[in-house]
Amino acid sequence: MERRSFLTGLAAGSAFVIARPALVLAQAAPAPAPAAPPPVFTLPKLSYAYEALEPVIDAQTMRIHHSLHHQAYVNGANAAAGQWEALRTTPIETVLADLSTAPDNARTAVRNNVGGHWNHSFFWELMTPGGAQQPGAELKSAIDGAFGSMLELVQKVNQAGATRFGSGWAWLVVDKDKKLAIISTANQDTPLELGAKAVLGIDVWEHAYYLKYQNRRPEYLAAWWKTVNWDKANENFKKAMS
Ligand code: MN3
Repeated sequence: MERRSFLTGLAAGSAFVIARPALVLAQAAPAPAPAAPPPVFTLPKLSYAYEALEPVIDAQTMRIHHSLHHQAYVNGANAAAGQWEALRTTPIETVLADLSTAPDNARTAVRNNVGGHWNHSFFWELMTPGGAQQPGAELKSAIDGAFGSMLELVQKVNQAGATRFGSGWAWLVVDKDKKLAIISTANQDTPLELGAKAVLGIDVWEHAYYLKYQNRRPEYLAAWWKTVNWDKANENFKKAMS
């Protein structure tokens, strides 16, 4: 190769190398699209691993329930916030306490998805591996006063869950008159719209138990009490009574 053509080739090559970043910059030049507003609702992280509640609730059920079902409610709630701007700023418990404030075209989505998000966020915190085995003194004495004994409480909550037709929740609540009561709600309805405050709640949708218990909902309910986080229930009770 003659020296002259080598230099020519080098120059051409260099020019090409230099030209490329300029081309990349030119492509990046258009202003980015305005950022979407941050989501109003986000999936809460669990304070324990998916397998931590074994053998009562299996890891696969927990993974699907949290990362897919709860995430779907979060996505639906964010979509509803696109239809109803007030969802961005109104506290979630205020929204759920009076769904009549939601516009007609968003109310069902809010009930199902914001309700589902609230119910599940509550439920995850109410379970723990190796929690206290009994409620605190204050809650225990209120339970004894209202239902006779812990055994009666468990039986009545389980009964409420077992007889909820289709999908829903069984609850121990503090009602409007500051009395303990056992209720169940359909679908993702919350105790908030009844003016009640939840102490305990159990998800009785099939997605909560079917992989392990299939159609044996009462067996799931009976086992569930081994995972209950009584410390959280005590805290819920104190807040509800204050
Ligand atoms: Mn569920």
